[in-house]
Amino acid sequence: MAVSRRRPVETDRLRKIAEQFHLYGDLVEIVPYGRGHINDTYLMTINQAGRPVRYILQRLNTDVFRSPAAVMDNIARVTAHIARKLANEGCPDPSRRTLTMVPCRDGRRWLDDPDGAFRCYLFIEGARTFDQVETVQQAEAAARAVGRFQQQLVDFPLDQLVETIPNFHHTRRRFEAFRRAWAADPMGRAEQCRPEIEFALARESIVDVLLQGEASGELPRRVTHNDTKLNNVMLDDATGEGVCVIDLDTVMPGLVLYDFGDLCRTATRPTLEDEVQLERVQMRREMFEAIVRGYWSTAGTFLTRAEITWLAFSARLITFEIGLRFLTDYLEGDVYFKTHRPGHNLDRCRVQFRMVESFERNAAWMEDLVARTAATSPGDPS
Ligand code: ADP
Ligand code: GN1
Ligand code: MG
Repeated sequence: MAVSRRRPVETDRLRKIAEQFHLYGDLVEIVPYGRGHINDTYLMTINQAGRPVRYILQRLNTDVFRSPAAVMDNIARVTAHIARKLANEGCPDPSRRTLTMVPCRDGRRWLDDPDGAFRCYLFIEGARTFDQVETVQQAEAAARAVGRFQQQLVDFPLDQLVETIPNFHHTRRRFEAFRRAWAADPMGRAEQCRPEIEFALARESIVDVLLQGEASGELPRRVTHNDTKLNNVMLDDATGEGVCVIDLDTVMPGLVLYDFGDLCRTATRPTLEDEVQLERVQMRREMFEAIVRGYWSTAGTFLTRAEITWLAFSARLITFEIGLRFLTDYLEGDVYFKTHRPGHNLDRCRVQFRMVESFERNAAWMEDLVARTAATSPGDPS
């Protein structure tokens, strides 16, 4: 049975775990890697007959993902589908353009170890992720990659995927969870975040908008990523191109709008997600333009009118939803997201809410830009 992710894994144990994956060569080192909020990620180097080869080793957070088997099945199916498509298109390097799992020596996809649920991926070389956007080219490339990812899965049967975290983007439920946390106030923190609580309460009316569109059938359920923050897209070191969309744990049926919105949340602000100088936090129009341009170039081939209509709004909604989640976690005592300092979740919440305000102020401009772009013909220039 997997143990709580909160207990760190000793290096010796990690080495034993690594040995159980189907790797050729001698283990050189395993070091913590990345800045995800959920899983524990390690960079592992293997000396393969004189050549260093790198891999990603990850401990899945089983407090969050209750069924590692379902998560790994989803990922296996989706990555096989994409790899097949890439190969059919004559792509010379599919193993760099979608995640590739390295199985365990016994053939299983993941390791059910007393220290947790582990898996191993090929390390995607010559590319990296960014926690904060630096150039419009990066925003455009990431958006093109997200649109392409959705496009590659447009013919993937929804019923082959398990909903690994039910109601992940059910904004109404997220709102009710926030309200419960506020009412219970187990840490006595509510007083400290009065302005954020007021902010959230004042926006309750937006939480149902996309859910209603989904329920009425106006907005189609598709295979979506559901966690397309900027640092889940690897950008090529040499060309800047979006090479691979990673972190596929939440691939499930959903709305494409959540993916588009989450990229806007994370790639239009000139700061990190936990910036404390709130006056620096705002939506940069040139970044939004780049995201719309990039996303349209790949997703424009399949988006419906209704989806296009809600693109600009989705940035505001998803940013609000994730702000609510950070606030809820702060009120509950930081039990979900990894935190690295006191008040970290509240700082993150404040940044999201600043972004919501910025999206609100720019709503008409954003909608107009999306409409103008959607009047042009899409096409993937990459
Ligand atoms: P989390 O779910 O905790 O966010 P991720 O899967 O996003 O974990 O991994 C954390 C970081 O590790 C990523 O942002 C990326 O920089 C790096 N990473 C993950 N998978 C790979 C890979 N296959 N190749 C290279 N780097 C990777
Ligand atoms: C988490 O795993 P990571 O860091 O890419 C979270 C997302 C949030 C995001 C906020 C499974 O993503 O939903 O949007 O933090 N993942 C999960 O930065 O809850
Ligand atoms: Mg991640």
